[in-house]
Amino acid sequence: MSEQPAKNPPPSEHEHGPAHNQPATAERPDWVPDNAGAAFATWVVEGVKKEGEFASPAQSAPPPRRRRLSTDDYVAGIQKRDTAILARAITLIESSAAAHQEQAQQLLARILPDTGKSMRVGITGIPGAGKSTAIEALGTHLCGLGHRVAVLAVDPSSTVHGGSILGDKVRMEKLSRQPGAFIRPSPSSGSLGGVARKSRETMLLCEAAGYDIIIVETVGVGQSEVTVRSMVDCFLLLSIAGAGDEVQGIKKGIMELADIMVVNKADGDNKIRAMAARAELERVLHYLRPATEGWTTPALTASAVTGDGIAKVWETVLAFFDACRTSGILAERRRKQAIEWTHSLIREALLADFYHDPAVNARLPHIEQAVANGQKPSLAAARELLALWKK
Ligand SMILES: Nc1nc2c(ncn2[C@@H]2O[C@H](COP(=O)(O)OP(=O)(O)OP(=O)(O)O)[C@@H](O)[C@H]2O)c(=O)[nH]1
Ligand SMILES: [Mg+2]
Repeated sequence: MSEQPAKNPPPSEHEHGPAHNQPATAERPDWVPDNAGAAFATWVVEGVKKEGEFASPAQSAPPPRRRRLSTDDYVAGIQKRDTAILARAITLIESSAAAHQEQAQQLLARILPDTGKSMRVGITGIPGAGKSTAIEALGTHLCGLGHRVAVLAVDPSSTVHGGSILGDKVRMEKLSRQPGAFIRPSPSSGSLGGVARKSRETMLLCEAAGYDIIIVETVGVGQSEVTVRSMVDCFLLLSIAGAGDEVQGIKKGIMELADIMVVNKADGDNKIRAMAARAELERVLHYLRPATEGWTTPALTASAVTGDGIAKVWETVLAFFDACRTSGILAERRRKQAIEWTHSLIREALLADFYHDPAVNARLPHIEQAVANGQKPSLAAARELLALWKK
């Protein structure tokens, strides 16, 4: 091809100034031949340094997109225990985009044979009982014993006030520095059902990535304890001494979910009160139905800050696992949980389908109004909407 003289050729060394119409700072990039014609419509313009004039291309360009990983990439990364890939797989699971959900389900199906081998431990307690501090102490202790520990959270309240019980990793700074530890805050969007689903699937991913102990933190303020109870093997209830020797804020219903009770903050001036609270708990436990058949729920004291009693807490967890493995309760619990979990996924899908139905959505505000005004009984209203949905 013969070379055509360029209309606006890039400046060459032989020229004394830039060609007309060229920015004053245009330069010929290295890859453009000296005698290049108009076919090489490339020149480099020096970035504008004066602030506020206009953004340089580098500033306004979106950040480079990460390469999309194939399901094979995820599986291989998780099997290699690559924590960066594990974190991305969890993000995939937490995504609500349909394409992501599809891939997440493929991924879960692939890793399923590598799951189920960990000890799943749930920890609950009223806000401020010291759950995060205790998990950090326990997790660090376990990493010291050579375990690989994943810490997850189920916190549906984070959808209301934006925070997350594990959002402040600062509190687990020591644990997060351990090479064998993996800490993941609560998914921050969705209903309790949605948050629990994501945490449960995250637990499976962590198991496939070789974490042999999974600790799930949940704040003890309502339904979330029941949900976490249904996804772990051993459930630990953390409490603190009240004003007297009594234990603060534990409902009987919650106590009946616990396999191990720990009165935390048994240190300094508080130690005596914590010990008294422990004795009080033991008396109450005597009258309650145990959470796990064949296992008597013990009450212990510990200090997450000094570390006193933390090793004993772990020994008790191990004794629990020993007893439940021998009796077959553990395997039975997991089987029941899998069935229960299937039903809860069905419920969740039905609810979503109902509330996303266009006919239901169109009618819902009118019906709500009619119910609120006393013009329509709730049952009739519910039936009318359900009939619309089934059409
Ligand atoms: N003295 C003493 N203080 C403790 C102990 N454990 C926790 N704390 C303190 O109690 C406060 C709450 O501790 P967290 O670990 O954040 O409690 P939490 O139960 O995770 O709280 P939420 O996640 O907000 O529900 C912090 O100021 C801790 O330093 C303990 O064993 N002894
Ligand atoms: Mg916490």
